[in-house]
Amino acid sequence: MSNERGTVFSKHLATLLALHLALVSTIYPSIFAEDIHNESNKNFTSKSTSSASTFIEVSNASDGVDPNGYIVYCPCMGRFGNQADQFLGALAFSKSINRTLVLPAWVEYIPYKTGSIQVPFNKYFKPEAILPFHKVITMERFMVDLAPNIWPPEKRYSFCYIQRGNGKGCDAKDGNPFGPFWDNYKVDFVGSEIFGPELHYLSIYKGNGQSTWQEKYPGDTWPVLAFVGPPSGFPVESINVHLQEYLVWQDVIEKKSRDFISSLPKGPFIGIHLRNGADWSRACELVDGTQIHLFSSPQCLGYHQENGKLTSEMCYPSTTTIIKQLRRAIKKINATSVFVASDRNHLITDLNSAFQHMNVAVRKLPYDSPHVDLAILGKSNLFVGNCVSSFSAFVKRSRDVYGFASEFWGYPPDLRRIKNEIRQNELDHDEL
Ligand SMILES: Nc1nc2c(ncn2[C@@H]2O[C@H](COP(=O)(O)OP(=O)(O)O)[C@@H](O)[C@H]2O)c(=O)[nH]1
Ligand SMILES: [Mg+2]
Repeated sequence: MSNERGTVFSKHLATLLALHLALVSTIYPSIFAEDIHNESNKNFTSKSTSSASTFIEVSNASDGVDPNGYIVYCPCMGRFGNQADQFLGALAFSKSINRTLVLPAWVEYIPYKTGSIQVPFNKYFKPEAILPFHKVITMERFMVDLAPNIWPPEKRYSFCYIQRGNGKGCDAKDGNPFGPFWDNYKVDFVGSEIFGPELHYLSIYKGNGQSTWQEKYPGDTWPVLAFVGPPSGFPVESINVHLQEYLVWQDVIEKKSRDFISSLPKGPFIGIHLRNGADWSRACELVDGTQIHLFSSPQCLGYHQENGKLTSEMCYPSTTTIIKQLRRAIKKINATSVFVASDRNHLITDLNSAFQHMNVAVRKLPYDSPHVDLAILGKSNLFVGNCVSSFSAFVKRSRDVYGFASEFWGYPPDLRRIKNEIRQNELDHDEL
């Protein structure tokens, strides 16, 4: 299923897609990153101006409604990296049971403010770029054009694997971002449908799980499956990693990243991700050398941990490790500059003083934009990221699409150093 890369379209579908691509260039207006944040706070109330046929041509039905139904979900876990990660699994799930995926808004959290905001999917990515793989429609369009007929208020059931919250059902709107997400689309639920424990969204990867989903929830009686959270695991299943190729930046982000790159000194540049905020140092304290995996670590350790164990240097590398590894990388590709993306400390002063003598410029974006950071990192000549971070994983996957090189901090681990540390610990212990 997941190998259906570059799905072959029927002639009819291809014509419709071409028509669609012509339409979308007028539908998605250019906006700048700053506007993205200004606009995102608006509740979705106004009817959009574009034609109702957007993204639903692929349904083949005369009324533009997918007879196999739709999948709606709240990306209610983690921030962008987690949400993008789980999006790929949700896309695979929708394809596997042949339902149109309703592209949810990205949930964002504003520092020092309670609640969350919902940023339409298409502010960052081009929905039309997903169509060659699978049928999709944005949540905003779905709510305006289709929900009134196929998902009227009295038919809104929420789906969950297991009962949650205090009630007997899914309690889909309990807590943040659950409540604010559905409120953004003025959705209330009249009941719950608990599909577990016999069925799970990961059932599609086993036996006849795929057909069980379709038989238990046919499109005519269940036109919309509205999941409380993403119908996918975390981190993304290895077979779905390649779906990253369908996440294509909107032109405005693409342009900002290219403009920044052209401001760098001529020559190859290294993109680095330093994940070092307070939440991260707390998370990395969990690493004690015994862990099988933490968050996105399968991206370097392997999904079956075939590439070794997690170390704290991989999770929270020291400045010494960063400088040492970067020095090697600079020499390897003859880099003239280093682009630093970070959630907190870009280490600009330390890195500048370490590499000035090598004539290597160290730069960061003059404004905060995680998405432009990601787009730049994706285009660097060499990327060094954090193996545990899903933000880094987004970059790694997008580079894999083009065969670009990526490395990770502290990986592979310096075995000699680890042995020395163990020996030293033993000596200390003996002395006690
Ligand atoms: N601008 C910017 N923000 C970052 C960077 N790294 C992390 N962040 C922020 O911190 C969040 C980290 O959460 P998430 O994306 O789930 O990644 P993870 O926690 O590292 O797995 C991101 O979504 C960003 O908002 C970075 O390099 N640049
Ligand atoms: Mg996270």
